[in-house]
Formats: sequence, structure tokens, C-alpha cells
Amino acid sequence: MDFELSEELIAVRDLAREFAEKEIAPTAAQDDKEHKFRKDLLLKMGELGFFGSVIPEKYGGNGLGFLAMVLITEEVARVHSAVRVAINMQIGPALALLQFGNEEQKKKWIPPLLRGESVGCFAITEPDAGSDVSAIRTTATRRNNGYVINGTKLWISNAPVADSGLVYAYTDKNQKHRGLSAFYATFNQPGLTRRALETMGAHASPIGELTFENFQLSSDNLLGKEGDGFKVCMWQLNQTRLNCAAGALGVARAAREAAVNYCNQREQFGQKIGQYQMNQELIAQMVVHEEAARLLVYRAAWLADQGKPNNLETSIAKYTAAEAAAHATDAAMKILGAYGYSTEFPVERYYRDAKSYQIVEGSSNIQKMIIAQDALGYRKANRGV
Ligand code: GRA
Repeated sequence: MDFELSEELIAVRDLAREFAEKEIAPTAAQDDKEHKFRKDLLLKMGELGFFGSVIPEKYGGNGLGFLAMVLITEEVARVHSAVRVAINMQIGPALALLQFGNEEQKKKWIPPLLRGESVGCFAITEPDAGSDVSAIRTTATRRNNGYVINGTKLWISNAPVADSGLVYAYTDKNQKHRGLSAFYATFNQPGLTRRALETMGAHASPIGELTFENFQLSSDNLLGKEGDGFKVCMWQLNQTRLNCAAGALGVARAAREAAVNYCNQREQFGQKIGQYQMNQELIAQMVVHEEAARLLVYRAAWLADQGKPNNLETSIAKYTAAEAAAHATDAAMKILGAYGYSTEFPVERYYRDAKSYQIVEGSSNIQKMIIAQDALGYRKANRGV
């Protein structure tokens, strides 16, 4: 077992840290307040290859791997979690195309995602379908040589700004989850309306509703075969969960760093507040949870780099990191008091952003379900493609 990062990975991490601190951090608070989506940052990250580490050179990537992806993601999320969401919206669709697309689809749609030119998204959830993916109602009805899509997708990151994305719809509702299909759609055509929605955190990551009304797709938009959609979705969620886990880790780290700095600076009752054991307890918990999350995130990424099954390990990592972020931001707020609660300082933003990690891409309860059912022998987590 080797816990050292290679020189190449250290260089990638350092590049991401420098970029995050110089290009993202200075305006993070302002972007959050103004709910500003930074397409310019997306293009710059694309140029630096931040979306291409899990994609071979042939399709515009750099093939550095999943460990590189989680290192980059942690650094970005540490300074602004909303920008981390944007990373996932480029990488998730690109990975699904790589895994399930035909040659033409890969060549056409992956490179613009990696360059940050085509803003991506994935449209799974609906008003009545979140954890239970098979409950979605959107349909894809065969017409001429293609399909018409009808239905409403809700809570879709990048919905107000996306140029393209994965869309899941039923081609045959009678077959239950086996009748679900996955499509890759470009959005600049009639039949799509968008509505922006407000959430508690990740304000610089636009979110909203996509309504498809007789939205026409050709058969070239279908990923894999009709009926592959559920499998594509579960596979895709496993990839994007790893990115989420790395994002949550970055937020946990940001909160721990803010708490430590404040403990070493703030004096009350004649001494630094770090001297108080109640604060030390919180700091110790933050460090332990963060370190555990980091090792679990790295392990899941390492397994992915070895081409080994990692659904279970990714769920464990995502659950641990999401809970670590929620705990760390809560603890940081206790330590910083009014300076944590104030919107003039970043801890309240970390706190708001952290909550999303317990909800998206399979809530903490879904991850626990996957982990427990595997342990109990009811349903293996490492299965599928
Ligand atoms: O036997 P079969 O051919 O019917 O296949 C079954 C199984 O082998 C079938 O699916 C297959 N399958 C998989 N295939 C490949 C299951 N898991 C996998 C896999 N990982 N890879 C049905 O299986 P099942 O176990 O009976 O299905 P189920 O009960 O529906 O699945 C259980 C489970 C809870 C794990 C699943 O439904 C799940 O993960 N749910 C959570 C969904 C989720 O994460 N929702 C969030 C939606 S998207 C989102 O959060 C967006 C965030 C980004 C943004 O902001 O936009």
C-alpha cells in the first residue's frame, strides 16, 4: 500500500490550488451574493485540462485519472463549492458518453464539454422522482426516425444555462426500469422551456426546471440501446458521486481551516480560544472526519483508476465526506460565533453549501441504504457495468 501521491499528481493538485486561490477565491463571496454563473471560469478550467483527467486524449482529455479528478475537485470546492458543481456537470456527461456512446457521439459531444464550451448537465430528477429513479414520468415517444420528449425535470443543476445534457426518459413505461432510456441532447432548439429556482446554497451554480414539450431528438441522440437508461443512470451516478465526495471534502477542509485560524487568532478571557477544550474537541472531530473522508475518497478514486468495481466504496466515501462537511461547517460556526453567522465572512457560505452534499446524487440516506444492504447481503453494491 502506497499513500504517497506521484509527482505528477502533486503537480496537478498544486496547479488546481493555485488556480482556485488566484482565480476563484477572490470573487467567490461576490459571485455567491450575485448568483453569478462564471462561464469564464469554466473555459479557463477547460483550458487547464481540469475536466479531462478521466477522458483519454483521443477525445480531448489527458487521461491522468480519477485521483487527479478528486484532487482538482477538492481544491476548487475548498474555495467555492458552487464552482465544484460546474466541474461535475462537465465531467459526468462526458464520462457517460465515453462509457455508453458510439464513436460518433463521443467525438461530437465530449470535446466541447471538456473545453467548457458546451455547458453540461444531467436531467434525472422530476417533481415526483428523486431517490426513486424508476418513478420518472418523462417519455420519449418514437416518431419518424427519432423521438419526441415530453416531461418536466426538476432541481437540475445548470438548467438555466446548459447547452447540452443527459436526459432520461421512458421509451416503454410498461417495462418499468427496463424501459428507461438515456439520451444526449443539445438544447438550442424549440420545445424546451427553463425556469430558474432558488436554493439555500451553491448560489453561483444555477439550478432549475427543464420542461420538454414535443422536444425532437433523432435516433443519434440515444445512448446505448432503448432500455439501457437505468443502467446508464446508476453508472453515471456512481461517477458523479465520487466528484461530490471530493467536493464535500473540500468544504470540510475549508471549514476546518477557518476554525483553526480563528482559534489561533481570537482571544477571550485572556487567552486564545483554541486553548479551550470544548473548541479542541470540535477541532479534533473536524480533523478526524476530514482525514477519514480523504482516505475514503482517494481509495474510491484509486479503485476507479484500476478499473475495479467501486460503487460500495464510492457510496462510503460520499456518505462520509458529506457528513464531514455538514459537521465541520456546523462546528466552524460554533467556533466563529457571529463571525461565522455573518454574511460578511465565508463560513456561513460553507455551511449553506455543505448541506447540498447530504442531498444530491443520492442522499446520505440512500448511501446508507446501499452500504447496509450490501453488508446485510440483500443487494450487492458492486454490480452492473
Ligand atoms: O436486474 P436488472 O437488469 O433489472 O438490473 C437491476 C440492477 O442490476 C436494476 O438496475 C441495476 N443496477 C445497476 N446497474 C449498474 C442497480 N444498481 C446498479 C449500478 N450501480 N450499476 C434495478 O436495480 P435495483 O437495485 O432493483 O434498483 P433500485 O431499487 O431502484 O436501486 C436502488 C438504489 C437505491 C441504489 C438506486 O435507486 C439509487 O441509487 N437511487 C438514488 C438515485 C439518486 O442518486 N438520485 C439523485 C438523482 S440526480 C441528482 O442528485 C442530481 C444532482 C446533480 C444536480 O444538481 O443536477
